[in-house]
Amino acid sequence: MSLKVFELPLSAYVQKVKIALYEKGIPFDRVFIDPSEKGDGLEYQEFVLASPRREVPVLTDGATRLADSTVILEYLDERYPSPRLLPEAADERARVRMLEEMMDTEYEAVNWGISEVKVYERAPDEQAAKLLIRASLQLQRLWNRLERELEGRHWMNGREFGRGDVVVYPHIAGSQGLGYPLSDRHPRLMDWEKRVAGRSSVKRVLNESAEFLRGKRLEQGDEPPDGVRQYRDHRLEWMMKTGGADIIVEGLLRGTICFAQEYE
Ligand SMILES: N[C@@H](CCC(=O)N[C@@H](CS)C(=O)NCC(=O)O)C(=O)O
Repeated sequence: MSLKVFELPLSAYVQKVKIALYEKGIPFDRVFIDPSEKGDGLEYQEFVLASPRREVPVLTDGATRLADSTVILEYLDERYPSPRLLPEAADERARVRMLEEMMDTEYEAVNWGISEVKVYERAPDEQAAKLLIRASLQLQRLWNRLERELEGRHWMNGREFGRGDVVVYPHIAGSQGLGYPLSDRHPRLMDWEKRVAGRSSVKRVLNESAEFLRGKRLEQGDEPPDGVRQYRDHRLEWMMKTGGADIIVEGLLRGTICFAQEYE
């Protein structure tokens, strides 16, 4: 039985998993899931069994059902080791895992906050401007950190392309999509970004995401999307510390913000 990825194409966590699968040349079926909407079909049930918090990505491989992009990437490298995406040396592996943790928590929270303001229009003008200034400074600092990571390294992963690149790129692409491109203040990072964007695995994932976005734009016209957005840990922390505590309270009162589903 072939592998399945339950996905929302815009999710950076989903993109990590699909880039890894394409790099490894492992065929898989894509199953579209909108985690904010309760489904009732067999595929939705399979999704919930794998991911009680109802978060994408989910990977199924025969009887194996997995949620969480980091867990999935670990599994793929152990189950399908060729080509291996983690570097060989223990200290380099640890460095790459730290990078992944930073990108999935600290960095993702900034992109999340920006999308709350720019795409979902959840802050009035003056507050929106303040939040975006803070976000832009935070991105500059994160990019400084990533620029240092490329000192003496061709790839985030080291000499070869690998996990370090797979886990950083989707979040950088996310910032670009939200209107925060890299500049020549981060020359190594800019070069690296172009090299990664040129890989066929990455182009494929970006095309799938652009295709999804085209469909959404047609559906929604010019109105901001009205979906319910899931807050948790670092996303909550970002909104609270950056000056948007009232956005959370208002979203909870209006039902446009939720937390992970409780187990059934
Ligand atoms: N720790 C998880 C996080 C995955 C995640 O946050 N997924 C989001 C999409 S970006 C989701 O499915 N949220 C549920 C919702 O929006 O209702 C991972 O690394 O896979």
